[in-house]
Amino acid sequence: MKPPHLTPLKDIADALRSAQHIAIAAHVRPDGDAVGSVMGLALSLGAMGKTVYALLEDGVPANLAFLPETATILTPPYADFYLDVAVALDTASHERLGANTVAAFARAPLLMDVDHHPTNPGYGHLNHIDGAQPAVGQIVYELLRAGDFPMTDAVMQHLFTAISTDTGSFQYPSTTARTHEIAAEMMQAGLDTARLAQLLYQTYPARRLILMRAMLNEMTFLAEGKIVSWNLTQALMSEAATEPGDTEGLIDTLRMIDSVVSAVIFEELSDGKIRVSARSKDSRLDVSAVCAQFGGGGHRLAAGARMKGPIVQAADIYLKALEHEVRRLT
Ligand SMILES: [Mn+2]
Repeated sequence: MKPPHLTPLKDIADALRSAQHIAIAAHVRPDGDAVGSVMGLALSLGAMGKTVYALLEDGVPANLAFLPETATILTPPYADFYLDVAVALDTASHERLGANTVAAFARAPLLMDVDHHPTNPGYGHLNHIDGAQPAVGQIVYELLRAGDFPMTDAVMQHLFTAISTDTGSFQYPSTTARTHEIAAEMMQAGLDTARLAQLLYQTYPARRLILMRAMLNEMTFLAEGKIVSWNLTQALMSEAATEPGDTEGLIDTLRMIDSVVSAVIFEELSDGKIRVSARSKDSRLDVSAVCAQFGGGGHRLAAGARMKGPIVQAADIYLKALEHEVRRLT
């Protein structure tokens, strides 16, 4: 029998409390929710005197390096540390942790899988998969409250970043009343949210806007403007000297367009594979189902997949499948 997908957070907190050596990791190509959840939990457990290892297969993206203690995050090759518990956060499938992280996690006799991707099969011994939560940062906040774990300013900076970035600044429909309450609780506890918002959203390097300029020049429309897409090539990324994190959120600019129901960015990876990021603005359009046709997944309104190159061909195949779904809406 499969373990339950919604182990109470109190039980997860109890298991963490009785552990001493704990590794915490999130998915490859980490975003704000990945970094913020991992470091929020890691710094709280560290404040309790635990030995904590925060692992990120691809390291910290440049745009999030301002956050507290991100220099302590470990990247491969990992040392041969001893573990009681390994915690996977925001990672829809075990392999998405990255090969080195999966190998390091195998040393722990207990694996926890805490996530909000509904496609997560629950690959841990203890699983808490709650697709109704807008960010894993919100789940970690509730976990820390459930265990009465330390909620320091540094912990809150990370959890606020996780929640703010995964909700599109409290705008996506996944945002709940509780999300706002948590932000209010953090402000009441003294967190400077305006400073964080400025560092997250108003401190872009020029190269990011160079990418955005290219995107606005090159975006193409399909299905009477209901679909917008853009191909982000390796050539452009090297021309703009792109760093990891620069492309995060670019898709939100595409989805702002009034006629658009679905926005898609195809990104050429260094190994020649094509990374698909898709968004839906209509709850009837499930982009995770479209991505699942190509071995991907995610959330109903935000999903992704990896396809075989070349980029123009992958875009063509994906957009045909998407257009088919969009045309069924009317
Ligand atoms: Mn997330």
